[in-house]
Amino acid sequence: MYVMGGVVWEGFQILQYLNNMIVKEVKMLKIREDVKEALELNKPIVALESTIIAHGMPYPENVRVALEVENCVKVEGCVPATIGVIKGNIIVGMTEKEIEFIGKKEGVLKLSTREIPLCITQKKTGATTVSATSFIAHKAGIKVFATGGIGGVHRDFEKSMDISRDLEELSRTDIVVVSSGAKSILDLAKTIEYLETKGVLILGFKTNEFPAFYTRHSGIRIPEIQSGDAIAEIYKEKEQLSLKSAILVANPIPKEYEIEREEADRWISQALMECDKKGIYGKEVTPFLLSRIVELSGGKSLEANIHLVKSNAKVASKIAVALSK
Ligand code: PSU
Ligand code: MN
Repeated sequence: MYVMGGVVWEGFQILQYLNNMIVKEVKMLKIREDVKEALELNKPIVALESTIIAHGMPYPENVRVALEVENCVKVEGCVPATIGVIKGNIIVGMTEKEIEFIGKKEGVLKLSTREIPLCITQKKTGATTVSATSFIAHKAGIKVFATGGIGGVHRDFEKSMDISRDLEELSRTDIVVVSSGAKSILDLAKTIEYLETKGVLILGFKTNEFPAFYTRHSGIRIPEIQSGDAIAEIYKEKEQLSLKSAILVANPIPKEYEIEREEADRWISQALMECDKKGIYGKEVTPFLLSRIVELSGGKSLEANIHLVKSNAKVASKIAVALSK
C-alpha cells in the first residue's frame, strides 16, 4: 500500500494508472498499421522527419527523396515511419499520399515541440523538426531516427540568443538520432559544448571528427564507433542506467559526394549575410538559409544533402536492427 495525495493506492492500481497514461498518450498518435505491428513484435523501425521535406528541399525533389529514403530503410529490413502533423492529426508513418501532400502544400507550419498542440487544435498541417520528431517518435516507442542535419547554436548567438529547440529535446529524450553533424550556418564548437552541458552523447560513426554536413571534417574530435551493434550496446547501457537523453550519431557524408569546405563556406556566408540584411529572425532563419544555399549552389548542395540523408537512413537502420535483437 502507498499513500499519494492523501489517497491509499495498491501497487497494481499505480501500475494501472501509469499504463492508462501511456495508452492515453499513444492514442493521440495515428500510427500506420505496419508500424504498429512492428512496435508490437519489436521489429526494427526508423523514424524520419518531415521538416526536411516541407522546408529543407524544393518540390518535387523533396517528395522523391523522402520516398527514396524510406526505401533505403526498407532495403535494410526496417519499417520507415515518417512523422508529421496532417490536418491536426499526429501521424507516425505517413503514407505516400501524405508525403506528397506535405511536400507540395504551401504554408506548412514548421513545428518544434512547443507548436504541436497549437497545430492540433487549429487542425493545421505541420512538418516536424528534429525536436518534434524525436518527441513523437519516443512517445510511439521508436528508438532510432535518421535525419540530415540537426539544429544548434547559431553563429550570432550572442546577439540573437538563437539556440535550436533540437538541443534541449535531445537532452531529455531517449532516442538515437543519426545525422551528418550540422551545417556551418551554425557555430559547431558551441553546439557541441552545449550538447555536452546537456548530457547528449555524440558518437562518430567510423570517424573521430564531428562532420560539418557538406564536408566530413570540422576539426572537432569526438569518440569513434565502428558498428551499429556497438551503438545499440551503448544505448542499452544508457537505458539500464535510466540516463535520460539522446545519443547523437554523427555519420559523415560519403566521400564521393563531399563538397570542398571553401565552396560550401562561400554559399553559407552569402546566405547568412542576406538573412541578416533582410532582418529574418526566429524559426524562419533555418528554412531561409537552407533554401538560399540550394539556390546559390545551383543545386549542388541539394545533391549532397540527398546522398547524406540516404546514408544516414542506412546507418540508422543498422542500429535499429541491432536494437531489436
Ligand atoms: N538543418 C539542415 N536541414 C534541415 C534542418 C536543419 O541541414 O532540414 C531542419 C531540421 O528539421 C531541424 C530544424 O530540426 O531545421 C532546426 O530548425 P531551427 O534552427 O529553427 O531550430
Ligand atoms: Mn532557432
